[in-house]
Amino acid sequence: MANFWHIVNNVIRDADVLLLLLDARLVNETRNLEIEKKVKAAGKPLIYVITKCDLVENKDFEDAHKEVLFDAPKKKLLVEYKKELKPCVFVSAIKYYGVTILRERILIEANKHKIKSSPIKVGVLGYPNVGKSSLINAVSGGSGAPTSMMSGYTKGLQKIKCDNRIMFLDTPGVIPFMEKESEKHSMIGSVDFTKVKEPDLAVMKIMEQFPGKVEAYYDVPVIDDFEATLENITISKNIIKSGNQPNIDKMARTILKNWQKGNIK
Ligand SMILES: Nc1nc2c(ncn2[C@@H]2O[C@H](COP(=O)(O)OP(=O)(O)OP(=O)(O)O)[C@@H](O)[C@H]2O)c(=O)[nH]1
Ligand SMILES: [Mg+2]
Repeated sequence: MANFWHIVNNVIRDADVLLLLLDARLVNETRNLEIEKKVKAAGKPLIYVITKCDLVENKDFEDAHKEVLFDAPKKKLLVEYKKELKPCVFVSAIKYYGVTILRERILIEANKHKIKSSPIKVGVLGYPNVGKSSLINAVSGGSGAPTSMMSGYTKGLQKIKCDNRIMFLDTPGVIPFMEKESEKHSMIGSVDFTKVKEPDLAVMKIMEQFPGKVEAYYDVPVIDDFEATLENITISKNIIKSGNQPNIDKMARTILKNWQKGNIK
């Protein structure tokens, strides 16, 4: 993956307000402390944007009084992040949830920090494939920021005018400099299903962290042995390689594709 940090650093320098996008299914895992530190050092306002909220169990996340499940192992409620990550906004670029609230929050933060520029420049940061460009399109009501399910799609800085008051700066996704957690990157979609080196390990990690979801999608029983489950799914789908052996790698890649597309949720 190309090193896009120089673009991110320039955006942190040039933007008035920064958004850090986090995946609703893996909120802590998609935080990037290096980015957070840099934004803080630059003295700029940072808004945490928890996106892809349509992929968590309770779709009613907009109502902060209702219990919103974050279906990670801890079963942490999504709303609990409001205390930890301040300020934070819940959105879905697919369902257009929370986009007005986000726009208002940008204006509030700009006002608080006495930002006079017009339009306000809003840098959008986060892991590859977390949904930065999709969110820009949802808020600005257009398609100025090209999107793709393949990670690493945005390759340079792109400026997208939202309205008279806001201009977005779209960035290529970056992962923390020394982070080498390939299973996590597969789960987030930062390394897409076509490029993952060991798709079986990534699928087993999803089974471990999101119990029962893959099994329900493929209609197989939930058992403790994830390797056997993966083999069961492969056999039930009749994915065979030469020698009449189950093609685990091929099946795992398909499962990962369905996870990354949000079909398994
Ligand atoms: N379910 C769901 N999918 C989303 C949402 N936002 C984005 N996606 C999907 O996530 C994938 C990546 O979206 P992008 O907007 O291209 O992500 P990005 O962060 O700009 O990716 P890079 O430019 O590669 O860093 C696409 O398949 C989108 O359709 C969302 O709110 N909900
Ligand atoms: Mg993009």
